Amino acid sequence: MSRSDFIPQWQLRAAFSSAMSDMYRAEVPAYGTLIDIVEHSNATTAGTSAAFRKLLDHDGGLERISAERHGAIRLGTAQELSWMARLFAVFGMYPVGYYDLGPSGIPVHSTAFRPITAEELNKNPFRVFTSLLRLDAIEDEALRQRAQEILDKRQIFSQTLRAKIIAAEAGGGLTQQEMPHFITEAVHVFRWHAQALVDQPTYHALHDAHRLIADVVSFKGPHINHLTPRALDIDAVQGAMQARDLPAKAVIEGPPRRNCPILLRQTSFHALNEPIEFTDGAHGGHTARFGEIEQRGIALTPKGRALYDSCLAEARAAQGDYRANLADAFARFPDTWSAVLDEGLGYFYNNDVTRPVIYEDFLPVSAAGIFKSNLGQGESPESASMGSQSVFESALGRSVLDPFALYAAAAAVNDSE
Ligand code: OOG
Ligand code: NI
Repeated sequence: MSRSDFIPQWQLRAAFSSAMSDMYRAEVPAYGTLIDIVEHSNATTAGTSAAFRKLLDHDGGLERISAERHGAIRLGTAQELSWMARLFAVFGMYPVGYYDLGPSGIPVHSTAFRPITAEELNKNPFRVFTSLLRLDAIEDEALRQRAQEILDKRQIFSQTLRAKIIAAEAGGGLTQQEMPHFITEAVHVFRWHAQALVDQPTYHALHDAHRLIADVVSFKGPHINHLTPRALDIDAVQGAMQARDLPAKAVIEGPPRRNCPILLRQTSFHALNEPIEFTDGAHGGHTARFGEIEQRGIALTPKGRALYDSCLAEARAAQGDYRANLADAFARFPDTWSAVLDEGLGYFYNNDVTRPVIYEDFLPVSAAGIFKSNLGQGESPESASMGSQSVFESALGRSVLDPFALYAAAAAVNDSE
């Protein structure tokens, strides 16, 4: 078989993302409402705001953004993570970055699977924030043992799908004929299971250790917990969400509103409480799935990122109104494209201030805020133990890619578009 018989990876990714979106829309009706709001808002903003429009022009345009989604999943074992990496690789999605959520009191560490070249990103940028549970966060030894046994026994990938992944790796791709069945089997991995894998007392014991542990260990598969559309103007969408009674959280994570958007701003609406049935026949409810929107700005250099981190830390340490503190702290961050370029804070294609490179990754503090707002009621501990990138990478079966290196490479590509 020659390479030309294979479907291009971006088309596989687009079909995968769209099938996930159809499934999530059927499972979580509020997601459909959110998509309608975002599409309407993006069409209006693209028509009215020249500054926001400019961010689109060199990164795939309105066509890219209307299909753009990221999802999130949480896995239980090294085996699950390494198979997931192999599945995503068939779609041209590779692990970028390492995120330790331990310092925020969440017992996971994570990476983002995504396309890695500007060309592939602009054709379809589907990404999945993927977390691995750190069972060492369970202090009770017997419970930790029990959780490990449950996870070791479960198989989240069907035999059929594993065989198809191996075949795709060996052959070097998927043909037109193979694609539909592969995607159906792949999407199946991420569906919701109303039937738990454990009895009710076990669920409660896991839940008492940490709500996130119950979410990972109690189910037959890694249900996709949100699927996020990209908004051009997140403040406009948040207002529209509130007007439609979607319970958006009050604070937008990330930097404040600016003329020249940087990195990533995100907000979510709260988790659904969904009915589940335990193996002992008892009934209960579980909160896992929620809605989220995001706005993306320019990718920052290490120097720009350090400045961002220091502004954010200053805002978080200050007393009083968070929004006002955020605006004050970020006054130190230049808000014209030419200053961002001159001071070496952000990436531009060919150092051209009309062509900012879009940020394609996530932010650990924002991700922690999203996790926390959606784990249901109650406090989570201020900090769990730290994760370790090398432990994560040995579970993954490879090392994660460095996001800064990818942005630098993208910016240096000398195209004359
Ligand atoms: C992942 C939360 C992180 C984001 O957009 O920062 C995330 C999760 O809740 O599993 O999706
Ligand atoms: Ni998210």
